[in-house]
Amino acid sequence: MVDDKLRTPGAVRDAERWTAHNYHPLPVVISSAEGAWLTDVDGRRYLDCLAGYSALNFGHRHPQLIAAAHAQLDRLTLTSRAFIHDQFADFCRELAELCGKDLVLPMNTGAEAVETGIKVARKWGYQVKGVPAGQANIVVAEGNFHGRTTTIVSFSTDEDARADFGPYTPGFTVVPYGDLAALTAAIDENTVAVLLEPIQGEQGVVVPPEGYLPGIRQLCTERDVLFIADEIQSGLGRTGATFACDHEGVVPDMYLLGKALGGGIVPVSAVAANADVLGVLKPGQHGSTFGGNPLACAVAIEVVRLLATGEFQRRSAELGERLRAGLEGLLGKGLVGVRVRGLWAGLDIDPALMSGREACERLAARGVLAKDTHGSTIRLAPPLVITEEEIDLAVAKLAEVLAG
Ligand code: IF1
Repeated sequence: MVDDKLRTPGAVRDAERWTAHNYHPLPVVISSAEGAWLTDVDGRRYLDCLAGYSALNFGHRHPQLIAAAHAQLDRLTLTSRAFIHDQFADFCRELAELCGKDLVLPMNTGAEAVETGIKVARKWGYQVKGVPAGQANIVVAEGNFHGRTTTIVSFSTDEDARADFGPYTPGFTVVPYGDLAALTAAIDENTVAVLLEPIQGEQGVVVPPEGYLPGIRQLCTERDVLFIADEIQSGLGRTGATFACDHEGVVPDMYLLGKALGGGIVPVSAVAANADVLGVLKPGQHGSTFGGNPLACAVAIEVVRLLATGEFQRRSAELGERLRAGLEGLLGKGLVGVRVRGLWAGLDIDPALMSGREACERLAARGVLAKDTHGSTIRLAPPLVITEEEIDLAVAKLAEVLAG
């Protein structure tokens, strides 16, 4: 058996040697990128159909975002929140306005935004709703992915993400995703929030039944429970709207944002909510060294301004229909399931044909980079700057892979 390590670029071997093996990346070593295209160390080009799990909605190195980063790098990069800086108010105001909320709390990673949402919901529960101390519970969905902290994996239903990380944080009730009756039954007098993805990304781009999100909105309003929408992956143009919740005219009490908010340049996340919710936090009760730093704010202001035009949301909606048509044409030709919302697709490959991983390896060999989620399901999430021709190329390459 030839050691397959010898057949992979030196850089792959070196990475494997010097890092913990918490990922199983495709053996592709990227050295540069622009727009929707990546170039590896040997000059091979790939169409990016992962976009950093939706952190690169505006493409690699969008000129407006890079220019904002360069300008800020030459002025001020970090102050900590012990002081204010001249990008902070504009970022918080413009993001709050995009969300239609009073306030924004900036953090760095998506998981930190989720943890912030959980802490704020609990504190709101005790101080505003009147839940007895330590009794707050939050309803979450089966198949959820909200990050990898010990509290977040405490309510994960994915054993790979959860096993052997106990003892787990209590106070979470898991219900089937999409089942409004089950969610209604799970809410009790100590429930402070419902936390879920409006479309489940890692579960394979699972779109809930029509009416599910409006039903949650009504239920949360009636039962004095916060509706927390994790739009870290589904938000900021990915689904053909600013937020996935927009498709059903639903406004959550809290938006959790991340990934693309940093323009694919710096980690930026945030919680957006009204003052009656975020106002429960007082100085010294929550924070982060880098949260809301000048470089992050300068880039994220430009991200918000890109979204304010609606251009990326329109592109995602229009090109998403082209993607949907192409992919649905492969049903019965290797695909057994297709779910598309904007430029975000979950594809179930016939398990008898190949695994999702194998499909992604074969796509990579054909110059398209994508990522499997679980089993024989893969997700396509190209940058929203992709063109019609590039969408057709991705679909054609997938058809080749499925045809064997
Ligand atoms: C990994 C998955 C996607 C997210 C939602 C919060 C977070 C994520 C809806 C946390 C992050 C990332 C994490 C990354 C791979 C990727 C992922 F495969 F893990 F599940 F996208 F689906 N809410 N998702 O999707 O944000 O702390 O990472 O900034 O951990 O492997 P983060």
